[in-house]
Amino acid sequence: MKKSKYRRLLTVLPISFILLGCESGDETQDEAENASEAVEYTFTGIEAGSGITELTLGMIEDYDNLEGWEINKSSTAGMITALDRAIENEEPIIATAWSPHYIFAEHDLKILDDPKNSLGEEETIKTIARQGLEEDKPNAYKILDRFNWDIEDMQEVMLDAQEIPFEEAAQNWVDDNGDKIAEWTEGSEEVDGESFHLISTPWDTERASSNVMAIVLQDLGYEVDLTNVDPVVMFQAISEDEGDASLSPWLPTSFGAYYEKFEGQFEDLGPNMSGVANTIIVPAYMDIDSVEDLKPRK
Ligand code: PBE
Repeated sequence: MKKSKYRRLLTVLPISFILLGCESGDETQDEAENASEAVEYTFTGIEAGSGITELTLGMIEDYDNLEGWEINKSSTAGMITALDRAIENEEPIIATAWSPHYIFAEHDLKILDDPKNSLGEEETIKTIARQGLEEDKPNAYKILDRFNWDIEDMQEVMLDAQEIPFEEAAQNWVDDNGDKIAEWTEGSEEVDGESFHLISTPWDTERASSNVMAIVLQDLGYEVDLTNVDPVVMFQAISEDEGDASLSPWLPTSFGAYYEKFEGQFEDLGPNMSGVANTIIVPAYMDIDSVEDLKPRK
């Protein structure tokens, strides 16, 4: 008698677990359906010319379940405002983003799985220079070649720049990190007002690096000019000798197409930072974990 009772328990328990599992699976499906409809099958995006916008368009092609999805291209500021607003009202939102970014410190966010890897894996940010820079401006070239910092360093500048202009945030970081700068500038001699044209992309990550570099080069005696442009224009400027160098190429995926397009017309000085990534994010209260959970447009 006793024995069969236990046997019954053994058979019943797993079944009830399976049922529970099914139920939560259905809920996730419903939530995914509702959320996809509520966001009108649209990713809240950033600037049209950005790497992540292109990658997200590719992602929509890669996944059958994203049929009919669109990306609302606006601006990084627009994306952040939409995210802030949605979270304030606990509404669904699915946005393109990247790491490092202060939104991860400000909100409880989830990065959606991307099993097809449409957005690429972890990337590095590389330094590129125009052909001939080493001969023309060897002192600056040496610094660029050595320049390498950590995500924590960049984050410090970006966070500070929430309150004060980037130039000042970069100056604060330079003032506090003499040891790192000494490593980059070792063996470089001072120059007397030579011009240097640094080309950057307009996102905070690169505004942080290029403003720090501008100060380091200025301190060595260069007259630095800093221009922010779209990624493709940045590659073109360096390739056509209109700019001296850039610290902003995210590779191999984000700017991979531009890198290939201009390959051979610029010099690759290697990574200046590693561990960055493109992401699709949702607020943590949304019951969606993967890009694959989303539903096609009806
Ligand atoms: N981002 C993320 C750049 C590089 C990757 C916004 C900083 C972009 O998408 O172009």
